[in-house]
Amino acid sequence: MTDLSTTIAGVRFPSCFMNAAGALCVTREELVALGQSGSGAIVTKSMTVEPRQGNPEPRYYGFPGGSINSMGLPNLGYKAYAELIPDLKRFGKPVIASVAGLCEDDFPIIAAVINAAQPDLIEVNLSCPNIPGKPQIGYDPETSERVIKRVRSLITVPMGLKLPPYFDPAHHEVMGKVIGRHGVDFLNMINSVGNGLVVDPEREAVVIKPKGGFGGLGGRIIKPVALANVRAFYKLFQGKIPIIGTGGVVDGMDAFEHVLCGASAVQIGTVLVEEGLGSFDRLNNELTAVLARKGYRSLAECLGTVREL
Ligand code: RRO
Repeated sequence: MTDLSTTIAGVRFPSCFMNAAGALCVTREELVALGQSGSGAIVTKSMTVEPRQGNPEPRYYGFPGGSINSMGLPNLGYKAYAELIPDLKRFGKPVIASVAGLCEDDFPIIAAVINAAQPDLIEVNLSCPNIPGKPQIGYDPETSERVIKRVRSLITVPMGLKLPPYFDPAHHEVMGKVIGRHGVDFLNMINSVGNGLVVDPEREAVVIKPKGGFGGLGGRIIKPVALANVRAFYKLFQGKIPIIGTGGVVDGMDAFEHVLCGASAVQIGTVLVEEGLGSFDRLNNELTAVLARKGYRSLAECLGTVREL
């Protein structure tokens, strides 16, 4: 029998597949539907202090290679998610609360109240690319360190970071040092590849409205960037900090590649939005078939074992 269950920071997930924060996880109804689906966890939309409508539409566009979005953090506000979390735990799978903020002071306010609601894990989003005028925290090591420090002392459930993609080993190393100083329990990478631009040549126009069309890229086209970041941090920490691999997973083989690079679990964004909740059953079946064909009985047997030449 092939086993797709996994463990992150001591928390067991019945399947290694789950939604990425942002994908079908804003409202109570969406979160309950994730609970009833084949997803191995329920991940909330990144939350802010106040409820937000988000950026003007159109703000998401799917195309054959992936997607571009500039949602602008539409969410119910942290108090609503704090109330929902206890109820979401009835589905027998972990609940991951994604915490964001519009400024540094927002993070501890949200972290304290959400921690008290006792989700199974908390993911601190250092990488939203879509708030006009606000750079991604994860691209500034000093700001990242201040935010990590402030939430670390408040969070008692396993705490992870959602990181942006880095494109140079020097940046992996600098962030690795920051992360290593603060007892981070898990990492999730990558968030969307920020500030890409998709153009529709027929309409001679950009495809989303906010920020002149600039937005975060997801889906198939970002897989090599995601794998590189998973691999880089897996090696930096010698596999000692569990990693959730996110980016470019469309089928079971993509997930297998993430596991080979060092991901203990895998999140899906674009494919979930495009295909719906049935994608979890398909991916569970496809990865089971890949592992069985290769003679692996569990993810642990091939975790991080990609061969270098
Ligand atoms: O809401 C968004 O625009 C958004 C967020 Br918070 C994020 O972390 N990543 C993304 O692609 N979009």
